[in-house]
Amino acid sequence: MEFKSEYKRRQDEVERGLEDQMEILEGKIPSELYKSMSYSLMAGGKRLRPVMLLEFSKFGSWDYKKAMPLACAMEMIHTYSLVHDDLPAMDNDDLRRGKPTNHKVYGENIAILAGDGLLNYSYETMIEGMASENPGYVLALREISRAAGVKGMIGGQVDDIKNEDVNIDIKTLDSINERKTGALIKASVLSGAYFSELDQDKIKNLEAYSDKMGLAFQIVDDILDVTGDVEKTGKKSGKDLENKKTTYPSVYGIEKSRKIVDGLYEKALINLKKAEADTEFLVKLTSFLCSRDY
Ligand code: GRG
Repeated sequence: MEFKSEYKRRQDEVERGLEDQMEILEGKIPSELYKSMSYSLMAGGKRLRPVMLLEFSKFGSWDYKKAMPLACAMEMIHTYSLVHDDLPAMDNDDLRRGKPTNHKVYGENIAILAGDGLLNYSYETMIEGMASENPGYVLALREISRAAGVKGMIGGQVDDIKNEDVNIDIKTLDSINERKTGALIKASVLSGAYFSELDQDKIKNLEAYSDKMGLAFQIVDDILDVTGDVEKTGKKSGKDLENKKTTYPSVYGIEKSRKIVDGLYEKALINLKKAEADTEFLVKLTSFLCSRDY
């Protein structure tokens, strides 16, 4: 299997799903708002979370395409978080996905509202597209709302802001990473698993799998920030050298951080296998997540 083309095929499927969702809004909301929402949503991210969600939705007897509203919602939530994270009041970034950030193009007021719009529209999309014949759909919806909420990504972001410029221990750092970045990754896996109506034992293993993947993904992101791989991050080169945030690379250095990622990868694969979800694509996707290399 050629991973790159298999990934691209799934990415294109998500792209079409997102286009369909945006088309529903065209001409029905203020055009500046529509443009600003589309600008960030259709800016060509990796679509990792929806691709994962759909992939884990393929294990049950339900048509995985019915999980598309959940997948689109996941990407809308992720995109809103990036739009708000880039604002001057937060990370104050000029570039995202290799393009000027939303507020640089549309102004802060519209960027805030476009982020709010994407978040709200994600819930509309999930509820409008509810596959109510599948009891797993609503469990998936609950998983996504918890992950995006105050106990998940939002709480993690608050602690991340509060811990800026102070030294924190690894336990605190893990707790921040787990919520800020890990929660959406985990929800992508688990909501797919719920949609597939997998049994408790498999869900437990996929929880363990996604915990490791969430952390590995964040560590890789922090490594790329230091090594300044603009192509993979879409950010300014060496950005994190400018601030004093505690990260795995800042505590352990690059080499040890890479080894930690390798360890997480090995353990995650065991959980994936135990959940009987170790398809060729998912094994390769796990490796991609840990390296961002095709
Ligand atoms: C504003 C509530 C709120 C939360 C923001 C996601 C987030 C929380 C902050 C972003 C900080 C950051 C860069 C975290 C590293 C991991 C991460 C989310 C990377 C970006 O995700 P990718 O690589 O991006 O999947 P693409 O562009 O491919 O979608």
